[in-house]
Amino acid sequence: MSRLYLGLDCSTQSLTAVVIDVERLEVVYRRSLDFDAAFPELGTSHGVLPSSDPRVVHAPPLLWTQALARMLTAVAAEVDTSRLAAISGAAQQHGSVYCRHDGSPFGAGAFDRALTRATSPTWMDTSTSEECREIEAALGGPRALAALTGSRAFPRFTGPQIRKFAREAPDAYQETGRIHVVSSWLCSALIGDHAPIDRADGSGMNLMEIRAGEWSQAALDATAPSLGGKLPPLVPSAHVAGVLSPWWRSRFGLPPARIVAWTGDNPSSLIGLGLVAEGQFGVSLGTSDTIFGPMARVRISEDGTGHVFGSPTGAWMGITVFRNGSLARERVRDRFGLDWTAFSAALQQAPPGNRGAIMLPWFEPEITPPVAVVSPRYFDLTDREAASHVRAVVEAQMLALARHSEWMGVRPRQIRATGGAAANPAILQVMADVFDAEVTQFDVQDAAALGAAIRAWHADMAAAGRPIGWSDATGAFVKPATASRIRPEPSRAALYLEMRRLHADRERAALNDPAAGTAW
Ligand code: XUL
Repeated sequence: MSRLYLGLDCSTQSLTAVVIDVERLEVVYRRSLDFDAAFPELGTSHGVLPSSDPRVVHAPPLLWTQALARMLTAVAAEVDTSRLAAISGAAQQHGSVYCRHDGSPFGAGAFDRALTRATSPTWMDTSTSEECREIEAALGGPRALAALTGSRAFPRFTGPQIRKFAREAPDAYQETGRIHVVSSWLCSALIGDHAPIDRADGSGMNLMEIRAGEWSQAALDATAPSLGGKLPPLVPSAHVAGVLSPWWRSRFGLPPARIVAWTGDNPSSLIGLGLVAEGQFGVSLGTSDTIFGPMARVRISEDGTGHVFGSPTGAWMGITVFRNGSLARERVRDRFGLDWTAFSAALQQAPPGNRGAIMLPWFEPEITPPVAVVSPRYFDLTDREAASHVRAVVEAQMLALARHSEWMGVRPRQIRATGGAAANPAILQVMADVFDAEVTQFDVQDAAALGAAIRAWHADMAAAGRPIGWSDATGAFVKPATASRIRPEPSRAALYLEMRRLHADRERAALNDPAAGTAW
């Protein structure tokens, strides 16, 4: 009888389930649940609660446990769960859930009784700049904090959020016996008791020593009083946290499947995209553009924009996030009244290198490099032709992705591209040329959920004494969208090396001089 593994991904707006059959080597089930539509009574919009302060972005933790129950009802009805061997999951990173020390409400399915705080700050919350500065100051500055925990302080990271809660609601903070991240909160719900935090998601908190994978006493002390006693233990991502609790089994008729520690959505996507060796990179071209890849040892982003997280393999991953992704591409497309076909045609009409023209597409405040105000820049881009502007925005994005991932110290050999714009071969050709690496399109919308299912299989086999390798586990399920690989054009390698230097010069000039390149 072939075994099944369930992977779940609790993202900002939805919960997705993927079931894999490891004998047939197939994904046999997929379902997604949209939070706003499924739970209108909880009052969320795009998965978060309305707020009078735009910097405060919270969600009710019961949204996630209710979604879990709704999803497992569907899985129990639609899948032969007698074959279900193990479950794991992934969740949005950084968000935190505040609970009592007593874990018995989890066992009784009374998740609301576990809480000491009704709402959870999410990764979109930007209200803790002051706490970030204080934590960095206490630990010797942003670089010192990055060297210790993998990232300088970011408002969405859990540590600064905990500090704010401890300051604003000291009584509720004192009453809190366990602080979970979203992944460990949902894992707790499944095992019926407080679950540990896996090291990959733990690295998004500004509280874990990135190399040792243990809580940093200095970071705990700099964040909030008595914090060490309130955090669950850290464990490897392959840790089996328990089995599905009796509450789920009796209520939904599910088997005592192993529950493998949950992790963050980015680490899980690393597995769901099959990125398990240095030199493999994932580039996601979505609302934001993101580049990430495995790292065999820790290297810290000198300019403080990148993060080092743990990888579920036990190694690490680097990640750099750009805010001006699809939004910037759409801005240029709309400016010239193009559709995507015409956009691709225009891209191919301008020569590679665009005659040295550079755009810095900061149509929204940018994360990498940090740019606080809307300020697109144009250098030597004097015409108003669609071709040169389309090439300029795409080349700028690829050059930024390439340059701002150099800190990972790994030369990309192979890039797996996902997200809406990865369907466009003309864009992927520019990516291949700029990186001087082969690019393959991976149409994996559910990379985090698939990664969770693969992790459940991998950990279950290890627990059974029959371990499988990461490349075998991912290779069985992660397949390119098309047979075509896009190869770099060798004659363009030198040109784009020069363009990297030019892009760096222009970026420096723009950051130092608010007037540089502003004419359009
Ligand atoms: C990563 C981050 C987001 C969330 C989204 O640092 O904040 O990617 O994990 O779910």
